[in-house]
Amino acid sequence: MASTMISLASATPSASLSVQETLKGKTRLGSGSVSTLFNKEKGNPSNKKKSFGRISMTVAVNVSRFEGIAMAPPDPILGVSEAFRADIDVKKLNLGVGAYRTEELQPYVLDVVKKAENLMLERGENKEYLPIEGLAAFNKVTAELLFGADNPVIEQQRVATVQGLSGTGSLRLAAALIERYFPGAQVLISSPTWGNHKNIFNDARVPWSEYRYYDPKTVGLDFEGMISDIKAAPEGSFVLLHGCAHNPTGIDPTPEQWEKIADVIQEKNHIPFFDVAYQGFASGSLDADASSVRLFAARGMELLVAQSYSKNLGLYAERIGAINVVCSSADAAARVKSQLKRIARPMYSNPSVHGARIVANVVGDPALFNEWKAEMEMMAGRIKNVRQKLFDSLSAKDKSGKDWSFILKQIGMFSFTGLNKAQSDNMTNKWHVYMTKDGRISLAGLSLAKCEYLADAIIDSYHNVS
Ligand code: PGU
Repeated sequence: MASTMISLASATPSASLSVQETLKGKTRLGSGSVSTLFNKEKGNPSNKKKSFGRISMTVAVNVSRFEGIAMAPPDPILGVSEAFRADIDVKKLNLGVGAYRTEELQPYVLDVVKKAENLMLERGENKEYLPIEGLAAFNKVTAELLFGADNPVIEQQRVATVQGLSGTGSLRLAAALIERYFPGAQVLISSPTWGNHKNIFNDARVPWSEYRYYDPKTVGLDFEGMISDIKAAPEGSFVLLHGCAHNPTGIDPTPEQWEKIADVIQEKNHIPFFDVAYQGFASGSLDADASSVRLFAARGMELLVAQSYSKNLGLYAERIGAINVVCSSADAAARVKSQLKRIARPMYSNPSVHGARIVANVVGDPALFNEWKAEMEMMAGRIKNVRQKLFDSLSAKDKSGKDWSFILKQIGMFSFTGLNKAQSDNMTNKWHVYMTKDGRISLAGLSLAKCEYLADAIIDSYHNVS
């Protein structure tokens, strides 16, 4: 804690005590934290050399300039990992954050990532600053991976692609663009959604509202509600859509439903804004998981897409992703890109190179690219296996007749269990299963060996806690 020097003039030394007492009352001081100096010359900083014939004193007080700052609550997702680390129980299980683990529940660095890093060392690549928009080779492959290399939007140079600090940083750049160039426009977000979406738009001062998405009665998509809320929104709103593997519900629209969603967005002159954090992780196929975005692009719509390589390449801490803005002309794309760079420059200047080179090396090399696809299928396959085993365990153990088949219908990393906050608390407090309070569990953090234990925890929480 910084110490603040408070200078006071006082006629007698005894007066200093009352000053000290007053200060004690106003601040949270311990007994040893006030030092009182009596000094005829140093009393008033502006009169350091002068003496006025009376005793002046300086009180050093341990009072922080940050006293008015309250403790922030823990993050609803990343805070779960902190709590998990503090738990010493051997049975503990971290199903909070969406991060892939091996069957041994260890973090996994993809083989293709290690190979791409070796390539970087062999080539002796340097650490010079990147341009503000990021690594050109990365920006090229990331747009191609998303839209398909032969997509007209790429051939016609209608995509403004800027490397971002993973999915979050890319969303945040887009949010800043919206705030600057579409003042008053609101962003529609699904209810529920990934917890950080609201933070991102709040921080960027972009108004948002929610559209219906999840129907707890059917444990499925509330498609009618979604369509009518998008229709009811003011013209020209941004509609945030999860490209695939909706977080937290694991429920995606069907291809026919995507067409209808595109219809209403077009009718209302809204602007689709995709968050693609799980390309390849939903179905195991990079192309299939990009089909929603490609469907909108094929209609000639302008749209925004934030991408992340945290999950599909396991590059969580490299913070590598991109924001893509598809515009109706190459000229508009060039202008949008220049403004995205202008937003990035005072915030972080330019992005980091390591993750960008990994992605460029993997996607740009046909052999590594194929190896990546195989590894991604392996990861997606492991998650599907634990999903099945969890369903089997729940169905075998739960004698109440409850239908747990919704778990098999959900896709991607997560299962939205329907457990409420009190039940989720029971999962953690009694069973040492760490999860988010909205009832979401990350199946990517579950092993086959732990499925039975998890099923016991869920059944107990579901039936014995209201
Ligand atoms: N968008 C969605 C839908 C996400 O689920 C996530 C990550 C991101 C964007 C951003 O991820 P980046 O790492 O910035 O690329 N959600 C995970 C990770 C933990 C978190 O909250 O950041 C999750 O567990 O929901």
